[in-house]
Amino acid sequence: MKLIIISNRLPVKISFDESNLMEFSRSEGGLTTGLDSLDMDIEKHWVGWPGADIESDEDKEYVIHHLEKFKFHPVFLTPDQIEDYYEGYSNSTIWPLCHYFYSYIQYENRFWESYKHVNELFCQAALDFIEPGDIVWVQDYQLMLLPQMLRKSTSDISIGYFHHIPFPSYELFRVLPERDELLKGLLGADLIGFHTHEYMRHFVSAAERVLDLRFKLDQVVLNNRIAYVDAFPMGINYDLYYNSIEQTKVKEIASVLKKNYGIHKLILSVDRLDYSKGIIHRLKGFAQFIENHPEYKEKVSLAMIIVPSRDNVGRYADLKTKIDETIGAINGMYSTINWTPVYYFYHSFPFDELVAMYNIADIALVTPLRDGMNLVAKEYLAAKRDKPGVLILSEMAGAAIELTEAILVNPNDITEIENAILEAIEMPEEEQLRRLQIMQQLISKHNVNRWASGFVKELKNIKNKNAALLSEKIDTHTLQIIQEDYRNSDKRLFILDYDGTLVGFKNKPEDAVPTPELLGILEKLASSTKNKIVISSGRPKVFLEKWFGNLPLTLAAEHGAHFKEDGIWYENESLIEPWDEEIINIFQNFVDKTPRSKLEVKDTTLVWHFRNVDNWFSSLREQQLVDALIMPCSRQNLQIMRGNKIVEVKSPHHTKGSEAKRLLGNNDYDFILAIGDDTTDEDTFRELPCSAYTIKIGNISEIARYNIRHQSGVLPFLKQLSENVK
Ligand code: GDG
Repeated sequence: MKLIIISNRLPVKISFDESNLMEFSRSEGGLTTGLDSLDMDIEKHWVGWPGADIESDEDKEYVIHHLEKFKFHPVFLTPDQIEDYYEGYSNSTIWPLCHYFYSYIQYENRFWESYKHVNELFCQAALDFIEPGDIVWVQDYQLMLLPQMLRKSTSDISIGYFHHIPFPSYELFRVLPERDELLKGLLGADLIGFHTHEYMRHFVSAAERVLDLRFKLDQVVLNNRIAYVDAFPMGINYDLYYNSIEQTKVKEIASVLKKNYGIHKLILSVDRLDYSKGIIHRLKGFAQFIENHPEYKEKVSLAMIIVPSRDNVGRYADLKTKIDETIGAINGMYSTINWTPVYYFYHSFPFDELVAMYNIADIALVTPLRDGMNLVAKEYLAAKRDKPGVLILSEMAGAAIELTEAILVNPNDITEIENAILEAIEMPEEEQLRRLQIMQQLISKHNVNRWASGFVKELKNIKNKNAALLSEKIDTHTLQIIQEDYRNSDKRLFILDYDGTLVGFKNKPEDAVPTPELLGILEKLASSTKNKIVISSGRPKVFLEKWFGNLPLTLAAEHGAHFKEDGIWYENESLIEPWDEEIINIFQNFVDKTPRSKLEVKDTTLVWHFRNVDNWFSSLREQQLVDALIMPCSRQNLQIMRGNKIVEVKSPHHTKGSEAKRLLGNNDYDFILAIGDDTTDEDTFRELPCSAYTIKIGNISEIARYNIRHQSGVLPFLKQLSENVK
């Protein structure tokens, strides 16, 4: 078994020595550290773009060869692909969308085409060495189609996906022309992870509405497996930041920095150049603070580190100009011969300098307009070690959910930023330390190792859960076994559900008429004296009698409340009609306030159908209806059941399970076959002996032994059996 990480970039730096020869070194990001520390005896591989434009085949071979020692597998991309897939669809379409920058979203067909193509390239690169049993963990928004591509191309692997940026609300996500493809792409994974439960909730709602899926909180049944969604807030390598400051070299840097900048209170901000980071708002907040609190002039400075990023994308170049201008204006306006309000660094800092900077800063000002998590906030807290310091943090960063002892601000509100700076400057040291320690305790425990191992562990659990669930698909081999068993048996029982099994669902129940083909198959099966053929349905007896009254079948209506044996109908259950007025009124009220839903009144069952109602809305109404029914139904000793897009109220005395029990009676059948698509059919399956062939249509079932994926596969299957009839 191998663990294969797939991300846009490989954690590698390619540089050139004096003779222009390539040199390779691993670059240590949070993810690499987290994975390296995985407490698992597992071989780790990494697939990704090596970060350099490698043109000739000879150079590519050279790179492949040199990366082998790290178990890195490069995907080579052309400059055009980088422009359209990376800078284009990833960073000019998905990135602004996920960060709520609606008007920044660019739609270009070539971006999308390239995105698909590059996801395919990553898929191919991984397939070259993926083997059954492997665990694949796909990282981030550049590869949202990959989970599904991998699932289609190979079986018996576990696929995880982690989304490092926010997932927007459905109302925003729906604007994307490729929304279906992206969601389907992600749902190819067994486990989809987000930093917070908010993003997870947005994803679930988008998938339910766009793909018409129904989640049970964190999980959704997809054909032959369950896909799970969960929140895994990413942590940092806490010990690294906490301990680095004790190293002599870092201490020296810190003392130099302290001399240069520490004469004033120092506020620090560190970001990649990005409009989502709220840099302009932050600068305005700081300027307003100076303006409104002249007593702090010459006493507080802001050190702003901005790491160049994506400067080939137009928006980023514009932002850079705006930042330069704003800082210029602030410094121009407020600087004195003794004081520079804003120190501005537009380049990356070596790690040691960054940690030293974190350590000496009195305040970290982290105010993104949107941020998936924000690791800078956590790194600052760790690097403070035991020195006081205050974190001002945006409510819009994922980190705000965990870091509740920070001063939380709305980053759009300049005055809130101003007030937070004042509060931070004036916060007593004791209070600073109290808050710091609470947050340090949390982030030291929830570190990046725990994040990575938590995700992989969960992925493994899901694999086991899904394996336990998997009913066997009926293929030619199983069909042969069933047929042979059939031939060798003398007393056979068939229990067949009707809607969703023998016929597909129709908008109007009266339209789901049996086809001549179905009637022919049933007639043929029933023609053998060895066979007892039962249609076990929730339908009222009028329908079953109208459609099957002329065939020699056993019919069970309304889950067995009435049944027909040898041509005679029996009442298993005394009629409940007329229905209690209070209950009927509750149902009627829900029909009135839920367009497209309807009530079916049967002799022993009341059914509220909501197949045609919007998913989210019907979940709401379903829950409200069940809540409203609980008291009156318990007074009347009636049972409330949730089915496939229905809510039923019925007598608790009969179910398809009790009907199956009645059918089995004292008979010693040597061949039993039951087919159904609903949870009510699982009641049938449960009552049957282990030797019975229980077949679930559609989604997987914990109880059925076999599975037929689509209703359309049922008649061909029964037809093949009926051809054996003796
Ligand atoms: C994305 C999501 C999510 C920054 N400047 C320097 C430097 N850095 C390092 C920091 C930190 C990293 O870069 C930035 O991480 P963030 O989390 O703050 O932000 P993004 O780059 O936007 O990351 C984000 C993250 O993915 C993880 O899931 O938290 O929300 O947008 O580690 O230390 N490192 C050095 N010099 C610098 O000047 N050495």
